[in-house]
Amino acid sequence: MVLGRDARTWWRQARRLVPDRLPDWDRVEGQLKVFGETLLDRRLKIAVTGLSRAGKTVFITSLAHHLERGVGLPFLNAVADRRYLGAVPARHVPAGITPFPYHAHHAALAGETPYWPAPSTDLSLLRLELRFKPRGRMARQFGEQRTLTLDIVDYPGEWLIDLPLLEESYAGWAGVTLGRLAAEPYRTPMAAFFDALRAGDADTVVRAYVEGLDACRRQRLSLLQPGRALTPTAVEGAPEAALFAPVPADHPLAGRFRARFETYVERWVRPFKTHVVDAVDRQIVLVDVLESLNRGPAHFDDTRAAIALVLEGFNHGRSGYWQRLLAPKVEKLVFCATKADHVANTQHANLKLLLQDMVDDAARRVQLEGIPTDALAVAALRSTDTVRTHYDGQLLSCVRGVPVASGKEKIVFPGEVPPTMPRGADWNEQHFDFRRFAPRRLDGRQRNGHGHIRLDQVLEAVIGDRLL
Ligand SMILES: Nc1nc2c(ncn2[C@@H]2O[C@H](COP(=O)(O)OP(=O)(O)OP(=O)(O)O)[C@@H](O)[C@H]2O)c(=O)[nH]1
Ligand SMILES: [Mg+2]
Repeated sequence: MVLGRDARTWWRQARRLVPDRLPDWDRVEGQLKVFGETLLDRRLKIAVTGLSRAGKTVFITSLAHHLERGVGLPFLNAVADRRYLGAVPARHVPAGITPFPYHAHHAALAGETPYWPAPSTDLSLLRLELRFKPRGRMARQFGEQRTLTLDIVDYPGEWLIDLPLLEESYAGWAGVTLGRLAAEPYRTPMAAFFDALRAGDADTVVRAYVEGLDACRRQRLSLLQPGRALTPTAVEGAPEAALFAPVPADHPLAGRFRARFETYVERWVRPFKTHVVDAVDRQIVLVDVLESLNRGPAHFDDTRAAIALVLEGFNHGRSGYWQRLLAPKVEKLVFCATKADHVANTQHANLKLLLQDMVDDAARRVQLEGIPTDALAVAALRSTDTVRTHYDGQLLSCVRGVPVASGKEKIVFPGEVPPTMPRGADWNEQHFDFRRFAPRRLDGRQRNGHGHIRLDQVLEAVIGDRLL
């Protein structure tokens, strides 16, 4: 909706009279556009929710790549019906947020020698404008063409785990956190912090805490707060992140740390929530289930707890027309087990069942709000093929790709995925070793969807109803 030149001139004149009271025209026009599109159901904000290294950046890049071209998405109905025309990344995103570096990430994955993007260090927004023809015969006869605008935010996964801090007092947070850190798997990497707590001054305690968090992160644990203490460039931008630690209520540093905690939450966590959690219409939750199996029972439970905790911060539920306009709720949710190409496709059914088992509590809570959830095993960038071959004297389904560790193409048997969460002694009987693979080139010509696994099914579940 571009308003006419008259309105712009009129606004300029009004601004000359009261310059401090009125925002400039571009901002007004941008906001009116957002309002108009929301009114007509032509805009969706999609949350891609995933802990650190879950696969958010690769997923968003591959999604934009496939939507841009409209190829390789046979299960997206608008594509199958030949109504989908393509997409363009919007040139402008609102002031105050960095545009998603789509071209840089795309160049990394689609270049001659593709490589995985580096971990994200900042928040960024991808705004994609999807063009399609509506389904109705009348509308098509008149050659009508529609646009659906998608807003998707990318961010470092570590920051996500800060969201629950918004609901906590310092004393409450410190109590729960110290309790968690005193037990394994956290106790060993946090040992030096507990020593510092007994003797140290503020700087020593904080340094020992941040080093402990970093050691936990190297073990791929997730419940690490404050998340920004773990992303170095962010610490430069958000120094408060590395200025407090949890201490008992009667500790001499408790008062000082409480004030720093409160500043951190207001200055950094609240704006993050605005961008990532508020006004979300649809949600895709990415979970690296295979990595959790690799890491064993403590890590598996930690990931499960972290996902449930993060999802509690979102507002799920059905909303009426006005509510959708003013304060939308998440009305569709799809859980995805990412990197499904690390295992043979014969294992995908089990991978999906295991994901469902892992997120069962969180999914049930969402379903209670009347929101159906879906679960899928996906790979945003398929980097292996499944091959049936003799391996150690048996005919097995294996994967062929380039493991990151060796850098040479190989056929490997990654093992089997259990359909339910291993319990107790099961962990001793099964040893999981799913390897990472180098990326295959993101290709513009893959017409029938071999460049990914079920990305089109995720899209149909999340946005299919808005492409009618
Ligand atoms: N084989 C395979 N590996 C993948 C795929 N997606 C992600 N990966 C692997 O997972 C790693 C992390 O992916 P990212 O997209 O950077 O993860 P992220 O969630 O953005 O991580 P942070 O930015 O640290 O929060 C990549 O470096 C790849 O090794 C996929 O579809 N297939
Ligand atoms: Mg990332």
